[in-house]
Amino acid sequence: MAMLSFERKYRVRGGTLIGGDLFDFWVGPFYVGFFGVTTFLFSVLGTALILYGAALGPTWNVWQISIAPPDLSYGLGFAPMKEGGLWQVITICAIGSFISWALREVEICRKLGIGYHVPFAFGVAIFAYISLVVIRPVLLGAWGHGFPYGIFSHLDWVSNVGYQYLHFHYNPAHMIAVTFFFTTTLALALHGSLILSAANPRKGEVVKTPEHENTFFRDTIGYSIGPLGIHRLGLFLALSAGFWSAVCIIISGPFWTRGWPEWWSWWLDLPIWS
Ligand code: UQ2
Repeated sequence: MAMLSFERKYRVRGGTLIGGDLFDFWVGPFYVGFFGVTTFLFSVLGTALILYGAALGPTWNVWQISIAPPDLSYGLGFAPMKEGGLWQVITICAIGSFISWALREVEICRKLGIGYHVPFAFGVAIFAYISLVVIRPVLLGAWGHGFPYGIFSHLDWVSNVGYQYLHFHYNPAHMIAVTFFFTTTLALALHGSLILSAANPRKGEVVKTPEHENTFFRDTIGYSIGPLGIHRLGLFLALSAGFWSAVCIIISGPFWTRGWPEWWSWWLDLPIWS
């Protein structure tokens, strides 16, 4: 089916979660929907507030612009605009637009009759962001525990919070997250190279089949996970990386306040040594 006739077949009314037919239309190639409108409003307001925050100074150097959360003394209350309130409203806009975008993806999945895998996957990324700027600050009792919105300033935040626990690489959930990040790159490298090796032959040669792909791995390691399986594995690995990243920062502070190297003393304290 040619792309244009496919799109004509599927660009029909229905599948919306809210608003019925009200925003059930396209603008050029883009589906709008109720959540397209809310994404647009949140992101325009959020971006305008970031520009306003930058205009308050002290610099227009893009690397150094930073919009900081309120001082810890404001706790979980609202702060004046120029003292972190801006950060709070920008955070609301960011969460509003991310969730709107995910729900717009859900509506498009429903129209197409496909699974919700993409919005679910995006949901894990949203969860990782929300754990940094909402879940952990709420558990610690102050919005000031959120990270500042700036390129270098957020790097400084990561470094400082890491050293607060002496050596963040001893955080067991961080270890699991890092392992998933690396395994994700291994899986994508294997998959990308395997697909190109079979599906993109040199001039004059024919495209090879999935049997070739299976056989390559059976010959090298005695096992092939299969063309569907590799995508299930890839999604699992990538989502696990995001999930354990969220876990490793949420437990730092709310559930463990000392250095992470010290956490491992449970090993030395095992009764089997005595
Ligand atoms: C595979 C397969 C693919 C693939 C890849 C494999 C035909 C096109 C990459 C091989 C993957 C394996 C054996 C799993 C590796 C495990 C980890 C944890 C990285 O068999 O089927 O489909 O792309």
